[in-house]
Amino acid sequence: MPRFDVLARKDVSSLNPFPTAEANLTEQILDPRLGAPPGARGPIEGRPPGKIWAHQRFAEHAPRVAVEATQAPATTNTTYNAGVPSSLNSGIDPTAPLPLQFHPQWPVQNPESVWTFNGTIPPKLVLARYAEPILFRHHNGLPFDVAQNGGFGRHTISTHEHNGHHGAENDGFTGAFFFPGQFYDYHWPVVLAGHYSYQQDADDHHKACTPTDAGGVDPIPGDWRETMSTHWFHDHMFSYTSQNVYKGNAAMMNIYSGIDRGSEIPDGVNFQLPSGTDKSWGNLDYDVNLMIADKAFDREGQLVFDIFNEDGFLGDVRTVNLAYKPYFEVEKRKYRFRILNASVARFFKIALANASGGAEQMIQIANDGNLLPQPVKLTALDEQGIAERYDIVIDFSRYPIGAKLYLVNLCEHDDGRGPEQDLRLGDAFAGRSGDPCVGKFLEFCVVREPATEDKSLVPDVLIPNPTLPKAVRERTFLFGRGGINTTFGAPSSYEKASSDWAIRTDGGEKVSADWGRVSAAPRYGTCEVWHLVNDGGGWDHPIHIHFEEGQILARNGSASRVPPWEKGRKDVYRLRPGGTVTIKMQFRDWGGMFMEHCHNTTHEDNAMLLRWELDDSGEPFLAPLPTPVPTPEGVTYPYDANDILLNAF
Ligand SMILES: [Cu+2]
Repeated sequence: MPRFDVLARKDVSSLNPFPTAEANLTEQILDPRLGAPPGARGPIEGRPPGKIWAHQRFAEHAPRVAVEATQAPATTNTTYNAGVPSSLNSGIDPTAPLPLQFHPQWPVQNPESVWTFNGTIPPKLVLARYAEPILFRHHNGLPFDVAQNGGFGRHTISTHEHNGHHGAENDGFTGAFFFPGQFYDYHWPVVLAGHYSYQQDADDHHKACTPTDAGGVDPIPGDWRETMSTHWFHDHMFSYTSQNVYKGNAAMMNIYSGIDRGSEIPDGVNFQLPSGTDKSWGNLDYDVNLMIADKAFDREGQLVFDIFNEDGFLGDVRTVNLAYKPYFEVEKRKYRFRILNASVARFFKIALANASGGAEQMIQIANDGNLLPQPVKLTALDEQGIAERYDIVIDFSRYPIGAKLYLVNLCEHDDGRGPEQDLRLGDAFAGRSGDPCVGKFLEFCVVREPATEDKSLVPDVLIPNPTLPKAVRERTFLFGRGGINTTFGAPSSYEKASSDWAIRTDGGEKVSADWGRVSAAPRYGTCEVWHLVNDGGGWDHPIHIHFEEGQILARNGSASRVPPWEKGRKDVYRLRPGGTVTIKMQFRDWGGMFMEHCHNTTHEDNAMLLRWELDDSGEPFLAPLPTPVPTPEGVTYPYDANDILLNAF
């Protein structure tokens, strides 16, 4: 199994042009294949123009690290950096060119079949730490001709840093997409929630911190109970997210803090989770990102997608880090795995098995990248919805050298509705399922003793939940079938007159997505309770709310139905068939237009998405904000204030 490919952290001065607070409107001649008239010009940056879309508090959080990547057609990787020696990467030689293949014996993918960050595999990883603002410059290197896509995928993109606590201009808003030949500067300040409002006490002050290169920590503002760890970033193009993410627009970001440092060095603050000891932070030796996703291939072995499926696209090939049937060599010690479900519509339920198919123990330490109040010991994780991240620890010191262990998927799908059933481990291990994605999908081989003693820990107490103030308001969002497109034909609206999927907000209509409509506008600085309701029909919907994390107060009205691994903070909420999830959130630090949607991206693309907005923080804010509509010649704001489709209050 190839480990992630770590993107270089560069000096901000290496960026040309130098990043600017407002979008860089320097013009270039447009490629005629974009459909613009001959000689037409458009801005080099696709970010919407003006103060409204300027990076909020840019000077205060001036970027200290630059990361640059180009979304590009499949090509050979000649610069693979796993961030660890080959001995910790199953012997993979990083200097050998790596063609874009899902398996060494499978065909090399055509440029139009797969579009990834830099056009290469393995998937990319960004190493971030608190209080070190990142400028992520994303270049769009996809074909100018929209039809040159191998049958699926859209050449316009918008990059969402999933679970990012950043201003909306950097959130990858679905209507703030950019074109081939342009870049978009995303400014990720990487601050704790409560940065501008939370009053720290002595204990907080001790734990709200970020690692220094010298081995110590620096204190930072905000609530340390909001510390986040495992993020991912991916495309959020309106109506095309499923195709683009499936085609390769998915990467991960590990955020390091004083408490979750990616180092096993003891100092009384660091949790010492499995990672390594060489560097003061960000060791990847024993801290491994796993991106699991189902894929499908045509007869020539090229990646395919069914753009006509509106229920939920399923593949029949399970991959880890975009590799089929991988194995991973491990030492006799503890490892952390950061598991991301990057599928379109498939849920996984992961168990750990020994070579005889017997259940073995894992410890879940985080959910959606947030360390849990207490770790949970399990032999099988819960069903993992699309976009959910489960961090686990496996202790391989319990097994002899030569032992083999397996991650096994127990969750069987018949279609994209949601899980059909969860198999018993024995049946799944033996492959007794009509679903080819059930069964063993990753083999661990225990190959040697660790070179140095394993000093890593899994503390009994990790991160307690932040205390949230009293909610000032409740809202109810109903997720179901059959949307009316009340704005059919508007440039920001879903393309059909009705939709398979829709959301009803409070007492309104069940409407199709329109990124010009504001469906909720909570007040900056307040706290609200939101009820996420499944309209039924046997469907499951993993609902993602951008920007702020929530605490689950109840499932189906009952606090006791919230399992231990959901007692921390979350950003994706599986509704389960017929289910309701009640959450509490607080809106702080940044403002602008954000989204809420089903992360079964087939549902999302077929209109199960809404915009909500925080209007009275930062500068300068209008209510509601003007809706951007991108074109190659520049982003326009075609609605005047009276036209804006406001139905929130
Ligand atoms: Cu859904």
